[in-house]
Amino acid sequence: MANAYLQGVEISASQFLDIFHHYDNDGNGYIEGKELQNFVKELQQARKQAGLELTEQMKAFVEEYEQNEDGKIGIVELVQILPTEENFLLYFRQQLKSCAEFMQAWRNYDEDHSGYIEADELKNFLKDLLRKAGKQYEDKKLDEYTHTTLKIFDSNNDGKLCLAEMARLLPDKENFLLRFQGVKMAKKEFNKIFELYDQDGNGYMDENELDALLKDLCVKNKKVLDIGKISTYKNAIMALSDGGKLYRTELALVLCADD
Ligand SMILES: [Ca+2]
Ligand SMILES: [Ca+2]
Ligand SMILES: [Ca+2]
Ligand SMILES: [Ca+2]
Repeated sequence: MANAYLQGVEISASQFLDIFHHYDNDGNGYIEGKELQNFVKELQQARKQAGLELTEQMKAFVEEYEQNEDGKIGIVELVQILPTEENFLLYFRQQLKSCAEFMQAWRNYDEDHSGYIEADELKNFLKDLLRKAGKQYEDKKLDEYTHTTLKIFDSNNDGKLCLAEMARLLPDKENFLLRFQGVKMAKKEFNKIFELYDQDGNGYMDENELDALLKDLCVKNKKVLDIGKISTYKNAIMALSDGGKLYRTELALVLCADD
């Protein structure tokens, strides 16, 4: 079914989603390796069967693939390749260019500070994105976009988005949150660390306290974190803060494992 969708002149959002899931066989959020090989092959076949040329985007992608077969694509890259009818996902990419912008947006739209973006908050987010992109939309469409976005990114199917799930919107090189997945700690350890590095004990971390913590984390986790990127990490994490006050709940989003 999914490969038949590739024949479409225009692919709907739900078909797009089926395509992504079909080729991301192991469900890790990327089409890579053998998966990517299948995708490229079947894309070319499908266009041929439908009597369609590859689009410019597809050609560019296939060329790049032929030069570097180790590539991988995430969902936002796939939106850029396929003629998706409603490529509203691109609006996220346009508005959220850096991890700091992403964190800032996260802070704004998680209105109830639950640490998750629930459906109603996501809807507000999309509404603003569409407005900024100058797009007209009907309320019904907005519901559909919300539903689709939730389906795309809600990997653990709990009906809401956590920071790491939504961070898949970011380009890979900006997405240091994925790296922090590798240093996440249990709640107990996290609390201990928070108290240790909140040196003046005022209940929040300021930039200097966070800096000290990040340095130690980088030294301890050389394989996943890059000590040369501390200021990038810090700027992005501080974007979650309340005017320079980084409270436990917000830091927990980055460092604390759910259970
Ligand atoms: Ca995969
Ligand atoms: Ca929320
Ligand atoms: Ca979720
Ligand atoms: Ca402090």
